[in-house]
Amino acid sequence: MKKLYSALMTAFNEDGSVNLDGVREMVRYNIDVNHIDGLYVGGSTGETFMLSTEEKKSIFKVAYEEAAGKTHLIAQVGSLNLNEANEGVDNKLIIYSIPALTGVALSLDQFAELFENPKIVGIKYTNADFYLLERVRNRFPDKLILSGFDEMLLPALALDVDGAIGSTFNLNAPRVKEEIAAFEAGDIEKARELQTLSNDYITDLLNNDLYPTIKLVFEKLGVHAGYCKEPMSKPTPEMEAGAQKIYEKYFKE
Ligand code: MN9
Repeated sequence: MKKLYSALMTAFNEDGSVNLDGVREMVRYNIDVNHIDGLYVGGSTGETFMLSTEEKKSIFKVAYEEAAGKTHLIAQVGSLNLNEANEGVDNKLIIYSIPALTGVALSLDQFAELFENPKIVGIKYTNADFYLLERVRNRFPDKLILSGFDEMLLPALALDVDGAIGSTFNLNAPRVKEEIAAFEAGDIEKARELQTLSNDYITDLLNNDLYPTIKLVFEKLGVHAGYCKEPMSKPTPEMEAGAQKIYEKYFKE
């Protein structure tokens, strides 16, 4: 079965400090309600590139305490500060390829060069280039490839990724797991219908401001996801109203 990972969000207080209790609640929700296969901690969705080393470590610690043994964990340690990213550990590594944010699209040969390091076991592939994805899959059948654009999961599944990591799964994991099960059972029509439903939801989220809206919907579900950190937006009345609509349309029992 292909694996589903939520990109863990970070709960912030209004003043921008990290709210570790809120982080804990989101970990719990992913385990208890989403039955998620794993959590990707410290990615862009966690607003991590705006955090201090100590704040990052405190989030890894909370995720580990709350989730270890219950769900798989990936720590995103990439940083603009190479000294910080250079971790002296013996863990396995996956490459994070996200050309939309970095401006760098790794080529097939660059992936090959990185894979010469035996510690590097896979890629988080957040790229809409399906030609390249097929070439990478074909050339590295034993490497782990986790797809990163939630709205393009179905074509990525068709190219035999091993799973997916995404922000929108924090709320939508049950539907996505159903889609993966339908795909694996060969029911492509059902998988496509579920992807369409997910994409309606993702489009609504993106039009309402992605991360603050996921947090607002979390709050409606009783999970204290808190605020985003500035310069991310604080909720406006319009955003609140949009989040209420998304909650009612997709999540209210
Ligand atoms: O990597 C996420 N990427 C970013 C995963 O947030 C930059 C995705 O889950 C997207 O948020 C999602 C919406 O575009 O696909």
